[in-house]
Amino acid sequence: RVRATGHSYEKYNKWETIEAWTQQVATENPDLISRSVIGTTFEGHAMYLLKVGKAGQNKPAIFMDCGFHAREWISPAFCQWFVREAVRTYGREIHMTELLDKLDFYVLPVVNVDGYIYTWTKNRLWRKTRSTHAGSSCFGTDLNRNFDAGWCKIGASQNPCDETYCGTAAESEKETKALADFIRNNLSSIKAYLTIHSYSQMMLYPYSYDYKLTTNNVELNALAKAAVKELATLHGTKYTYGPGATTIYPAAGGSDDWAYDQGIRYSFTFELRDKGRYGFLLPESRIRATCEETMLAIKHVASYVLEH
Ligand code: ING
Ligand code: ZN
Repeated sequence: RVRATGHSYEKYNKWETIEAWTQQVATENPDLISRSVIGTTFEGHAMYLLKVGKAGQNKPAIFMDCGFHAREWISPAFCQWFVREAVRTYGREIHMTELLDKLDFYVLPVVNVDGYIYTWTKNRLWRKTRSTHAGSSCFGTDLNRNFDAGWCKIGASQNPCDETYCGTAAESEKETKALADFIRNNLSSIKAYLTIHSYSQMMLYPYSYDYKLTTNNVELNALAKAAVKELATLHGTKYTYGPGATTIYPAAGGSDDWAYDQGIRYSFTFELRDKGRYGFLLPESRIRATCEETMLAIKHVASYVLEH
């Protein structure tokens, strides 16, 4: 058995530790977790997906990913925390037990593995992938500008040297294609799409590629309001919420907008702590509180989705 050497839920873990953890947590919890690989990254790393839930027929599912952007280390930490809380509290806590009995969570702990490794070895503040581009000596594509949702029309760059480079086409990156293919192939079961970023303390919903509002904007606004209220009950952390374009900034090619336009009516981008004091360098001492409060918002959304 592969041991997740040095793994800690209250530390930031390097990729090989997270990789070993995905195997260990699945092996130790066979009744609740199964691991698959949905694709490989530009550099050839496996993209692991954990299916978390009690076995059952025709269960609805919630898809959640972390680690789109390499430097947002609190994001993969949250996906790991979520999986741990799921297995720790199943059968002990009525809320989680009901959720896992009735729903499956697909958890992708690190989407941008190549970029994440690069932040551990070369440049802590790297954001993009590490793909190469013909005719340019610059590296990387912004995966959250690479989806087929108003692709590259606003808040994105066609210059491979920029932080928000949208790629040569929608889904030009292997990581985007793998994620999008998985969602397309499981559209009948996936009721919600959640993508975890940092920082800003915001709960965003579509659209970001346009100032138009979704057909269920009133519902998404009410759900976000209730989720951030729940989040704040633990430590008083204040989140703002609203459509991406007007709440953070207009930006095309994002995964939440794409998932929504695929028909997933509950689609949210979370921007976790903080509001800029530490920014991407959120200290490890803040992992516990950040993850605990975020759990409340995620569980609130999951319960809502189950009822609707
Ligand atoms: N923020 C997101 C980004 O990709 C976002 C904001 C959300 C843009 C949804 C587009 C769609 O820029 C961070 N921190 O990455
Ligand atoms: Zn991000």
